[in-house]
Amino acid sequence: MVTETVQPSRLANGEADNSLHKERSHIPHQDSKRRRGNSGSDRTVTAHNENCTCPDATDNVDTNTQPGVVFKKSRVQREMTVQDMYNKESFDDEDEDDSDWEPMQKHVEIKKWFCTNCTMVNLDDIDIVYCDTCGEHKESGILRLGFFASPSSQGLTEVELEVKDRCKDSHSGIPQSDSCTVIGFDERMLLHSEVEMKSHPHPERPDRLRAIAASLATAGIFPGRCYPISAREITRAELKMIHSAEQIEAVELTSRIYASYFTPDTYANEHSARAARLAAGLCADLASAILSGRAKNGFALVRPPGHHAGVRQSMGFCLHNNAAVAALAAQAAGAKKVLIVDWDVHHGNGTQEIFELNKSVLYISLHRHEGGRFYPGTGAANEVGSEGAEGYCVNVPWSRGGVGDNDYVFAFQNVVLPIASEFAPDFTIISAGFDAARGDPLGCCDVTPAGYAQMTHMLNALSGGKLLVILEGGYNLRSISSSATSVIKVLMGENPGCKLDHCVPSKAGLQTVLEVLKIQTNFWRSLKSNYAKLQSQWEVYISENKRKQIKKVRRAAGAPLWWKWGRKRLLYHILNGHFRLKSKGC
Ligand code: Q9C
Ligand code: ZN
Repeated sequence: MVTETVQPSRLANGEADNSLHKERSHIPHQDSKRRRGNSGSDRTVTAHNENCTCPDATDNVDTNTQPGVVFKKSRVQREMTVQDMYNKESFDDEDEDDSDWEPMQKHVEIKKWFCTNCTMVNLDDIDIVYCDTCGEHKESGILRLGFFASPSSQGLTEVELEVKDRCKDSHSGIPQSDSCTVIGFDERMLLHSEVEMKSHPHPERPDRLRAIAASLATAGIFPGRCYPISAREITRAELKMIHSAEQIEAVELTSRIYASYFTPDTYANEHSARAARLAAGLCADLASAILSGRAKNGFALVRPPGHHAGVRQSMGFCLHNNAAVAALAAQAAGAKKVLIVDWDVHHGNGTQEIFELNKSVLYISLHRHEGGRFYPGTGAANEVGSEGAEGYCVNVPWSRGGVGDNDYVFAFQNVVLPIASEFAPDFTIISAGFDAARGDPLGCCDVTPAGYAQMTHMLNALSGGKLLVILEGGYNLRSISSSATSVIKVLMGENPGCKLDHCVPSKAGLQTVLEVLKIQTNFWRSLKSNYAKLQSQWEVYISENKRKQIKKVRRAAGAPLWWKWGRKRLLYHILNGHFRLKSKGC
């Protein structure tokens, strides 16, 4: 039917020179080397490879593998955020002159290991058994036990064994699927992996699913209290409703090539296309199972992720748009209005593009934006949908990293829930990346499992609990495992735990929420009263701050020097006396 030949430029998403679909069959398969038992993947690296064509420098750092550089790296690591390390293209040599490197030193071999939990590099020294970045043991037990494994030990501790037994015992028997949370998983999605030998493991790796699955198994949730659904590959006809023929063909084509790239950070191997079709197929079937009442709700434990995949392009680790496929499957099963809430730390540009003109699918995304400087750069508050669908796209663009539970729950209370309630969806999908989680190396935000549980709980009140959660990003295995587990517990009917009822947002968070409200009040009447209320709060906040600042300036300028010094000395004396008393045992 489609006879058009695929142009590299189409595949490359405007980055044609980055050599798409490179034939790499001459490279020996590295997989056996990469995993030894459950340890972090050991790799031997030959010093400085001038010909390194690492196409993934943007996300996968550490292209410079000189011994001295590695040492230097572990020294500076403490001062850099993990995000910085990921973003750094190569280690800059401002103070490291490598002109004196002799050719003979090119054969010096240095060993390093990459942390199973967070993928960061560590020196292979017998004394270094804990990851310098996240503290995980080199022989992490996380792939066997999930986050129940102690981060600091390699084997099964007694406590862990006890946990495993207790969890397994408490819930046995086959659950009834209609009253049950259904989980979509298939091991063939583990075969999608980056085959090319890189200087750094790709963050979107098979172990992500392994770790979450191990956590669910250890907790007796799955297998156990949740029901599985059999996997099927999505059909071409279903994909055609979302993607262009060229996009579908480009993905299909990768199954005949050893290693290919859509963008420098979006890889494929021979198994990727099938993995992507299984992921989308699982999402579609979960959606219709939930909508028809055969399942209470569901969690799609899938990869590759989907929300960056648009009509015509695969990008941002995503091949097919799973959430979009699920939304259309829900509509095919009878849902009129579908809500997609996307809490992945990145903006879901693909999902936004697919539904931009569609009033029957409301897309709400919360993401780091930083004025367009954070990947993928889209998702400003003024992107609201178009051609009559204005207001059916809602973007909450955080202006900085470090955003935590309070800001997220605050945005849910003041933006997401009012709009979602007014929209009144028949079906709700969460594009659930866990890369805004505390500890994530790419997101560098601070959402905890309790925060994710709370957000799930809040969305559960919509569409009669017809809720499908789809995994998107999330790259710290411990963070994604504990977060996914607490989300699934809420799906199973457990209480979200600690209440974040009257949460106080950060100043920047409040500012973002106000910016969104200002724009979206044009489309959603339910926002009006709240917007006025928050605006006056903001004004009080601002004037209070100003008063405080003026006082501070006056104090600093007006007080004589002897008074300022005197105050410090007084404080010193008081503290000194206090500690002396304390140490005397009083
Ligand atoms: N400087 C998901 O979380 N990073 N995708 C590119 C360019 C891409 C993340 C960095 C991050 C994609 C599903
Ligand atoms: Zn993401």
